[in-house]
Amino acid sequence: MERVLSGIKPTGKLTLGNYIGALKHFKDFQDSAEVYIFVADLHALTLPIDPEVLRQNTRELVSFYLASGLDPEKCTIFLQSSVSAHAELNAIMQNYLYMGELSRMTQFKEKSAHMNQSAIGLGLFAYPVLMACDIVLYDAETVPVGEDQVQHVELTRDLVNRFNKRYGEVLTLPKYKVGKTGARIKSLSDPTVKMSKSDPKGDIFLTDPIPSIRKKIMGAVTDSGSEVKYDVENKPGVSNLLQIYASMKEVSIEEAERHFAGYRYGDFKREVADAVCEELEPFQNRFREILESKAYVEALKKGQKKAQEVANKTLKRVQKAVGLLDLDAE
Ligand code: ATP
Ligand code: LTN
Repeated sequence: MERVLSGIKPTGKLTLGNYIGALKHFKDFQDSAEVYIFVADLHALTLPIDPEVLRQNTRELVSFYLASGLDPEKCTIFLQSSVSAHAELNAIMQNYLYMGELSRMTQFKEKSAHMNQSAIGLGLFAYPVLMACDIVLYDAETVPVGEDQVQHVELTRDLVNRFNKRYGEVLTLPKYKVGKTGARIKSLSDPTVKMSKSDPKGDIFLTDPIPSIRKKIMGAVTDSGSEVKYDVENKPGVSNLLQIYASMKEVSIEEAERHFAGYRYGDFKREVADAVCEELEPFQNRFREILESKAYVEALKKGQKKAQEVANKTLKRVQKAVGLLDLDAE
């Protein structure tokens, strides 16, 4: 059976971008593939974060996973930090990716650009090594992500090819899977930049009250002209809203465009807002119920066991391949 893996960092409140680009797709795989979905909590430490905030973000993220329809009976949901094989494999794999490669990663360049250059954590720089370990530990073949993570999956492929060339077929070669619509949702206040949870201007957060989500969409920046048309270059604001609508209704951009032919911007935005609110309202209710009942605890305990089993097997295989002595085999 195909193995699918993905994760999200508990760095802040999830945005509509996270939902459309990643979260919403995860559940689509669970009936036909072996799915591993985790909380990338070690990754959340790559930038300063308050411990209590990190804990609460983690609880909320797992509750979002469950509210989105991920079923712990059908897929494995776990915390990265609860499977020590991630850190152990990281200690090995950091020797097979190069500093030149890591310094070319867009996410690193963006996140470090405004930092004091002499105080950039090593973890931020080495982030893609740990991410590659997350993927190969479960022999993942498919990694559903938003567009900004494609470069990291490509780097994982380079690592796998390099490692296997040297040691034989030890690791599984993964491929990324980006959704047809909504792989890069833009900020509503500046549709030229990505909607991101660590940059809250123009974001819709999944926990925002429904009336405020509606208000944000009605206030979204649109473009000159009056036609509702998909044209990322000249109409980035309208195109972003079309993407959001297409994703909510699970239709193609072309279908969304046809639906809105002849609409005025105001009516267009109102329908986009309706589509988002109709989907998010029941989702929020499920989320609150799961968070309050602490249903996430059982799901995580179950997932942790399964994840450890699978990951430890891969770790052993790698340890053996590189020449670390296995005392049980002596
Ligand atoms: P941060 O701002 O802390 O880096 P982020 O919002 O970019 O966070 P991640 O945890 O890096 O979120 O991303 C989780 C998943 O959501 C990834 O698969 C990522 O590609 C996807 N994603 C994030 N932002 C968007 C967006 N604006 N549009 C589509 N997908 C997105
Ligand atoms: N780097 C990703 C989160 C992440 C991930 C992964 C995604 C960590 N490990 C493995 C897919 C597979 C991010 O910043 N969104």
